[in-house]
Amino acid sequence: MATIKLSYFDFSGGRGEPARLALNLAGIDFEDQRISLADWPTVKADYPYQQVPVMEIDGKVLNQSNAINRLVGKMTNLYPQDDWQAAICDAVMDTADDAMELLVNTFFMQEEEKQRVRTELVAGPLPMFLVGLNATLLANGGEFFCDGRLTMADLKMLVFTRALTGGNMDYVPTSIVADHAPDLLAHQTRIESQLA
Ligand SMILES: N[C@@H](CCC(=O)N[C@@H](CS)C(=O)NCC(=O)O)C(=O)O
Repeated sequence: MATIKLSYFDFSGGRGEPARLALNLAGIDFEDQRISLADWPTVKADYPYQQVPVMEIDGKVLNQSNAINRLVGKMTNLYPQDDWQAAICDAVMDTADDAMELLVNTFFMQEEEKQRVRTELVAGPLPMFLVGLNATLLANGGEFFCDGRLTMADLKMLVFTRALTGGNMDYVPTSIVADHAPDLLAHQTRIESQLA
């Protein structure tokens, strides 16, 4: 059995969360290293490109969250074997990142600018992504994003919609998913229940 260590921040959510969820769901033993934001400045130089998530397998180091997600997905049987389904899985994960990046860019803004930019995002770009992802879900059967079963794409989307509905994103109404993408909200509830 490989020795696995996954390093990410100590909050729930973010780029490291889908791999954590998958490893826990599959019952794979791993070191779940959670770095506090307070400690981060003193340890960041230890990580490739000074970023996390980072995964170590038997001492070999891998960065880039979606590379980690694909590898973990293959280890946990949560990544499609079919090339086309795998491509859909990749596209969903990358689209979720593109949408989330819009909000991540606002995290360290001054309050006034944050309010202005997030209000603009809520008025157009975020609904555009939500409507598109909702359509992708429906185009693939409505229950899962690809392969007719739970995959890393579903875990990635769960983390994204949780971020939007969780009430921690000032100036983004928690109803934004329900308002623009009701099937994504149902998907969130369905995937949550599979993890419980
Ligand atoms: N493209 C990279 C981006 C990694 C990234 O931006 N990580 C953030 C946390 S989500 C980070 O390490 N931020 C701390 C910093 O840059 O100092 C990936 O997907 O893994």
